[in-house]
Amino acid sequence: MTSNKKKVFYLTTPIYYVNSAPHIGHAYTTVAGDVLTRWHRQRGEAVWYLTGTDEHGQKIMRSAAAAGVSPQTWVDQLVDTEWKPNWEALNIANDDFIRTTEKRHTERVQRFLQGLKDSGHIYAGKYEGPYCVGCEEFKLASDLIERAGEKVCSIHDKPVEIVKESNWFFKLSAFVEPLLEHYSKNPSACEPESARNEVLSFLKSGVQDLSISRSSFDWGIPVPWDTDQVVYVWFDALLNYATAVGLGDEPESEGGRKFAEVWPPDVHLVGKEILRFHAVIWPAMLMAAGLEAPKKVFAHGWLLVGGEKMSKSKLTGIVPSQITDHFGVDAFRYYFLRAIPFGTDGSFSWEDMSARYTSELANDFGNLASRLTAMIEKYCDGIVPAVAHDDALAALLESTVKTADEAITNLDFQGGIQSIMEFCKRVNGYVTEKEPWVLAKDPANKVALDAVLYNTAESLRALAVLLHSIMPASSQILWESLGAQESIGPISAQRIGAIAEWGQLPQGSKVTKSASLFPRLETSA
Ligand code: ME8
Repeated sequence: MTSNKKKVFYLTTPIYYVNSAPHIGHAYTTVAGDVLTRWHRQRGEAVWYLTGTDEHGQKIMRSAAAAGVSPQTWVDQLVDTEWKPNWEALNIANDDFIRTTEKRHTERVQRFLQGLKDSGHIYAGKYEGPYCVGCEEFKLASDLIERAGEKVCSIHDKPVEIVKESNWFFKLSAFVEPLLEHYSKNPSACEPESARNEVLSFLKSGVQDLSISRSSFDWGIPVPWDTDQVVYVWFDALLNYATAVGLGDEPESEGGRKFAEVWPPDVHLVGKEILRFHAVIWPAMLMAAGLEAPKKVFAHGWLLVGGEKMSKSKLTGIVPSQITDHFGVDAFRYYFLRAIPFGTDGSFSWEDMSARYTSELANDFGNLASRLTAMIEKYCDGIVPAVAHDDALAALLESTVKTADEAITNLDFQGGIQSIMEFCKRVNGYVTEKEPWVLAKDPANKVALDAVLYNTAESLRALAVLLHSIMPASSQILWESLGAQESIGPISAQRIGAIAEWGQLPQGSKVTKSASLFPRLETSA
């Protein structure tokens, strides 16, 4: 199927398990998705950004039981008090939030499954083997490590359970060849390269058919033709990317039109531990149903604590508010994408975050904004002087926008942010070299002084737009303090492709000195 109608940039995060509150690992993916989708919106593209929660399966059932409440009560409570409020607090502009206990999901999952059964992709079988409830995954011997005579999951460090059940199976093995062909034709369908190589070697190692139902518990979506079984939680969860946008609905219905508009997804952002689900099982499910596979699955690295993956089960999760209470939301959004190459593991450290906050955000960016607005107030009565032009700054801005756009649309957030912050440094250097405070001492220098102030203000106009996807609140404050809200219009309406056109901040814009964008930290954390 081709999709010449598709015109929307469609991006998803994993839907997270609601066995507890989000930690900064979940926030890392969700912020990355938010930055990328905001960037694409700012390029003038139509965008659909989906996140949500994975609410079925044994892991959730057990955490609800431990809390002494029903699974539905448990997930409702966590979604309302933790997941949605956390994303709101981090300024995540998702277009939809799917929960796998919603009717729109469960009904479409059942219809999809029935379709696969009817077309001969599902058969009855018996499963016997190790299962990790932490991963909700049927494990291969090679996934396990031996500890004190026990087989443990290498991700959760917990003993696996042996499952022996009569289940329904999906003929996953039939899709090995089509998947190998898919990745050889579309190498960008799985990134970074290390992730693609892992998927290719997994595919070549001999893939088994997959048990897609469970019969020993009931917290899940009933298999439509065998209601003693519930759909395997991963089969249920992966489908969220399609059920949320109208999977299987009539073409002329609202759901059908949405699906035609967004399918296939442009990017599924995932952590590297769930790569195989997304780059093997999921596209095979779609192929079986005659639907297009996602254009890209991008597996990013882990945030580590003490050299290990930060996780809920190991109680090493840092919750976002521990960081945002001290550094603010925008610094949080900035830091992880700036400090860690996307696709690589990285350790979080308070020291590194404090150092970058102070040098890059408070000194380079925040100070530039407050120096400039203070000088325009002092030397120009708060009014932007006549439009001037600096060849070197204008040329650097042009190449910065190009580099940043290329990097960010290729998910190299670090490279994109670095180029923007280098421009910011250069503007600081420009101010230092031109010494407007010296020029201001002699009225004969008025034209030169005005030009320096204009060029700096215009550079900040560009920086506000460049940083808007990453730090929406601070860039909005800067935008308003430059008077640009009044004289140009909303910052969200500024297009990436037009940032480098020099001279957009009009003469006469009313500048006001705002509160410091990144105040000095009181004490180190
Ligand atoms: O796997 N570093 O949900 P989950 C970086 N429900 N990212 C991290 C991280 C860390 N230390 N810890 C978590 C599930 N993440 C399934 C997904 S999708 C159809 C179903 C992020 O709650 C990262 O995106 O365990 C990872 O893949 C995801 O949270 C796992 O969240």
